[in-house]
Amino acid sequence: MKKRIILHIDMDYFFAQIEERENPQFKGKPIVVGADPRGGKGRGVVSTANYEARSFGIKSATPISRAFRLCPQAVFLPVNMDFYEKVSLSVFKIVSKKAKKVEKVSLDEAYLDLSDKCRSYKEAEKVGEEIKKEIYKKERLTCTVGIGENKMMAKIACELAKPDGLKVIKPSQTKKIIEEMPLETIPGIGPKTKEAIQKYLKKKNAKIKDARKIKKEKLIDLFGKRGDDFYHKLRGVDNSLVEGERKAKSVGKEHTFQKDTRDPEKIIKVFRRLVGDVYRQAKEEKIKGLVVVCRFEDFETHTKQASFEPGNYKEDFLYKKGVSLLLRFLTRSNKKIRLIGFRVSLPE
Ligand code: TTP
Ligand code: MG
Ligand code: MG
Repeated sequence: MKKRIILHIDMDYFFAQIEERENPQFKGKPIVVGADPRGGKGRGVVSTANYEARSFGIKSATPISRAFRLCPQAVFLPVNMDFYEKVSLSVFKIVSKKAKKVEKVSLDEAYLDLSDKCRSYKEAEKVGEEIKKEIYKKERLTCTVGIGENKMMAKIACELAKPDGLKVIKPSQTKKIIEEMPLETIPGIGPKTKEAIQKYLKKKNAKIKDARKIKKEKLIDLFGKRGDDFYHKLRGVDNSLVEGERKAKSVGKEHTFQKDTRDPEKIIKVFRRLVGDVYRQAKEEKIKGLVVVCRFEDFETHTKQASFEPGNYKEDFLYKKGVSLLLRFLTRSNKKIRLIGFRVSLPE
């Protein structure tokens, strides 16, 4: 694979930072954005917390009742999603201008492929500085930028530099920088996989360098196709591409559920309607592909797409293709779904 330079940008304590900006009277106090604590009896979880609240042990997904016990004096605020979405759009308008290929992965996060634009890491660092400066100027919000030879390394650099930082990991540093890190630094290695690796190694608190001792065949034995991916990632190799938004003409529609859901009947019913609406809008035109969008409860957003020869396809054909992609989101993750979308692309 050609040498690449990838940039990852992630807004700092995003929802809470926006609230801080909007309510300067709370600056310096712990702020928790999420469910209503109802004096410690509330249900639901924390969406995010500022650094003051994090110092009490509060973070995303902490039950709100626990957050209240940990820090009753915090300012608890509800999630004002429409507003955060507007800020997100404004941030991405700035970011999108910095590279041809920009992949938005959530409301506050994106990858940019700078390989064509920048000839060196120094140049890429300049782009990172510009992004930070322009976002701050326009929105008065800080973000962190990580730069590396692939998406995983860019993201790791970003995590290391948080908050309000900028870090470059050059290819020559990649292998060394991650060897002392915990296994869950690798995307795809969660608590269960970690447990399985540690059991195999007969070692607690195993680090990346420990897992590098496992042969590729053994990892495949243990984890199937994922094992092959882990083998490379443990060595800092990640060939996944920055998937830029297609510039092609398209027609699409999205639906946000009133409550996040995993109910397939509900999800499919809405999907059927979306396909119908989009089909009626696009029916006079030839269709050359479709895209299914899924945003999970934590705002992680993924797309799956199919393409075909441009033609006048029937609604039922689009529905069947689309639903098979949609079902993959349901089976691959047990998170609840917040939003689904359907889009068809038309020849330019
Ligand atoms: P993150 O980027 O994961 O977190 P963050 O921006 O709050 O903090 P950091 O500085 O560490 O990046 O998520 C972005 C926003 O998405 C976050 O502000 C709130 C929302 N979110 C949830 O609502 N629930 C979650 O479990 C997570 C992880 C995020
Ligand atoms: Mg963030
Ligand atoms: Mg994020």
